[in-house]
Amino acid sequence: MTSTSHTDDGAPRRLPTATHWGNYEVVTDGDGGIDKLEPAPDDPHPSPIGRGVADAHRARNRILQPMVRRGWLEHGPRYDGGGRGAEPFVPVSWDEAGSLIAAELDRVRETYGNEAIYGGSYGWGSAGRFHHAQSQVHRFLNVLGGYTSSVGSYSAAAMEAVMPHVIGGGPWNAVAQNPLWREIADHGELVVSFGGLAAKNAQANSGGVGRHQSVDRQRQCRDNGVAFVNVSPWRSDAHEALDADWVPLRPNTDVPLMLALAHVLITEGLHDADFMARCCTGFEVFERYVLGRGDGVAKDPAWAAALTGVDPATIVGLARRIARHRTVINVSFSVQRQDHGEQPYWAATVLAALSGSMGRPGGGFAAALGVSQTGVERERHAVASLPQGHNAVETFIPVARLADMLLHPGEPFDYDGRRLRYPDVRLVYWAGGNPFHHHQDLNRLVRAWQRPETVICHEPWWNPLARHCDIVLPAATMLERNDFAAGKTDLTLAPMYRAAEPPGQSRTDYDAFSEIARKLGVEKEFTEGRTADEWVEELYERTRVRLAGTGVDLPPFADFWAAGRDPERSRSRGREDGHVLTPPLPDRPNRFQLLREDPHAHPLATPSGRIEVFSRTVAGFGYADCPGHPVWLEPREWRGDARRRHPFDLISPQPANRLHSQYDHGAHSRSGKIHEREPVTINRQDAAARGISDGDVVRVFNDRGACLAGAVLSDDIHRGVLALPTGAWYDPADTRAAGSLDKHGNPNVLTRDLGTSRLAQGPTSGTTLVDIERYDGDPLPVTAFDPPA
Ligand SMILES: Nc1nc2c(c(=O)[nH]1)N[C@H]1C(S)=C(S)[C@@H](COP(=O)(O)OP(=O)(O)OC[C@H]3O[C@@H](n4cnc5c(=O)[nH]c(N)nc54)[C@H](O)[C@@H]3O)O[C@H]1N2
Ligand SMILES: Nc1nc2c(c(=O)[nH]1)N[C@H]1C(S)=C(S)[C@@H](COP(=O)(O)OP(=O)(O)OC[C@H]3O[C@@H](n4cnc5c(=O)[nH]c(N)nc54)[C@H](O)[C@@H]3O)O[C@H]1N2
Ligand SMILES: [Mo]
Repeated sequence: MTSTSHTDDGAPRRLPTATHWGNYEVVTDGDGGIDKLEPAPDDPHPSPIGRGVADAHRARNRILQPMVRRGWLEHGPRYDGGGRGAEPFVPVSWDEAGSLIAAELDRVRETYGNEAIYGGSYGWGSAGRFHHAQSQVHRFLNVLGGYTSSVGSYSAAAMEAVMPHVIGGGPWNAVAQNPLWREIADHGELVVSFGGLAAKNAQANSGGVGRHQSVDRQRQCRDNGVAFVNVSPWRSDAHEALDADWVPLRPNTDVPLMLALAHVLITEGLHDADFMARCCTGFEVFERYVLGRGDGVAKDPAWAAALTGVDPATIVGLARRIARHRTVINVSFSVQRQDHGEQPYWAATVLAALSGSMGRPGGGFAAALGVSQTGVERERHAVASLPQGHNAVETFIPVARLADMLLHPGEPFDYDGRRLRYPDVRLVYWAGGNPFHHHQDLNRLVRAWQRPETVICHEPWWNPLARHCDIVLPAATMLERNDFAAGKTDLTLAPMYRAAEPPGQSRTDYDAFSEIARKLGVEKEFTEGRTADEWVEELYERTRVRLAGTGVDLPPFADFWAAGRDPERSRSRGREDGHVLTPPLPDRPNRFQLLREDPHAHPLATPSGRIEVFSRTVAGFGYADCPGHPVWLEPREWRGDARRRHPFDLISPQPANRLHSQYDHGAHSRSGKIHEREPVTINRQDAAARGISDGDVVRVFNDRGACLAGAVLSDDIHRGVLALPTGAWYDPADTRAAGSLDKHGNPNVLTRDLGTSRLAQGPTSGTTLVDIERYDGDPLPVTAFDPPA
């Protein structure tokens, strides 16, 4: 495998690559630089996010050399040392950086044990089976004796914890049982989607997207007469072509709406009593609750209207439509990234069970349809990944309890029926994620982040994470190494070629870890004697063997790699860009169809073998914030609270122009900014009432923090709701003042850092109240993309 990025005569060339948001051809400029990325020709709807990649690679905020924070270098590691995020950096050689890290890892594990190393390192990194930063850091730390890890995701932690109790199986089993778009097109009649089906979110899938097909599949449903209902505060959460009915509601109130729909189905006798009796357990308890027999409060449309803002007639009409038609009840992940986020998933499952459509083709419950190409295929190929080894440390935290862990070492907390304890973490090691993007209440994180003695990261760019570390290793990007990616839902394998040399002294994560492992005397254990390119070939060949076992023939690695290197030749042979498109695996009926057929022959993996409308297990935990069946629990912060301090709900959706915080410094993301700030969408009437005009710089604030943003006025957002997408690089006006104004528009300076409940402890960014005003203060230029001093 060679690695030159241009032909011998220096002429530009095209090399295939793959990203989380699709496959591209990298066009090099002949001098070894990257000119642009062009979408792979066989992608029907390529994502424009690729446009922001090339210029970002040339940007001046690239980290070119290992760097150490001055205070850390001069005074050594200190507990509660302060200065992280504020002090200048000193360049050091790789040898020196490697020795500092090796010595520090040794000191911490010898003094405090491996539990004192936090290696959860959450984040998406880049596509590619081998150079997957998170797998690399986990493998490396496992070789050293392990680390405190994290469980669950920021995406769907509440679903991951509650659904195994409700339908059984693993944390993502709910998504795996989703009806497919082609089944909905053939058999379905109605898709009711809580949190919509935002087309912007179909762009990205972790590990890659071979071809973007999701929106076409939805249109096919529409063409076949399937109707769509978008239940969301934002009309644009459904593609225009779907002509969806919009049911706007107050954020955080999906559960009252679901309960009222159930109330109508039950009281009008429209519910599937047979399915409830045969295939579910505990319906009586839920029915009693919905009818208000215990608490005297009927969860009827009038009750729900007061909470949701949806009028009773709409609720009754929607319930009858659901009963009359083959319906999918879909719930987006956003709806569970909220206080008590377990409830909407549980309640929607019960609603689907009542509807008559559960376990019938093209109907029933769905999780996150519309996101990341879900619903395109059900079965996935078993693509090999880098083995992470064994973690000898059993301590873990629910992923979003990061700041809690740092602030409260040794303190107990609850999680899914267990009483656990936060470890006393002294060293944090991050590669491939950005906690200063993904975590809530960043001002609290900034405080918590001062606690460990040492924080190390690998990053390509001077983003907010790198700025808040002690030792920063400059990482090569996906365009600077060889690898392959696998679009999980559409079954393409895509080569990723090294299209440019890593600039300056930057190196791959693998090379960095190999060097530190060498200094610690464990290089062989980490590398198994393979070069990076040998690992890539090894993982491909393992994949080839595994797929052969399922009847899929892949070309040998040499052919796969050679075809991709010569796209013209590959195209003339009928293969696009050397991507291998594997045939779909034979489909199987989903678990709910089997359950409906015969619950005795095909039980679910729950204690009862049925859908647990009431769960004895969950009830047995005794959690007031997550009892034994779906309930409405008032969020700890919401507009319905008479004592609330701020009048607007803040939603912080996924950004259309980028993946999370990645390539925010690239041209495509920046083209969407307003006066350099992230756009915040506000209802036109709300804006008028506050003297805010389109394009104004505004200040969004609450008691936790404040940020600047650029106002976008719209009739498509529900009154009382502001939408500020995630991903603008956190840019405090004063790095030394805690709680300083963020100049750029990162919603996580405003969000709350509390768990969904004692069950899942998931993130609750969606439960946030704020205020907004026109900003007439100092112009404060955005400095997020300038390298630090
Ligand atoms: N308020 C609010 N917050 C949210 C959400 C929300 O809806 N609202 N959503 C949450 C969700 S669903 C998620 S998944 C998270 C996402 O949070 P993250 O996954 O942490 O976000 P990314 O920006 O993708 O971070 C990836 C980082 O890896 C770096 N990187 C890329 N390739 C490489 C590599 O090869 N090596 C190394 N060392 N680094 C690399 C990138 O530069 C980037 O800094 O955010 C969560 N946060
Ligand atoms: N372009 C792009 N696509 C992405 C990503 C990205 O960063 N960029 N990230 C990917 C990742 S990691 C994930 S986990 C998925 C996330 O997928 P989701 O969680 O579905 O995405 P969001 O954009 O957070 O939320 C979808 C919509 O929910 C609506 N919403 C917010 N609060 C409420 C509420 O209380 N009730 C109702 N009914 N609706 C509400 C908002 O209007 C929002 O637009 O997206 C993936 N796709
Ligand atoms: Mo996510």
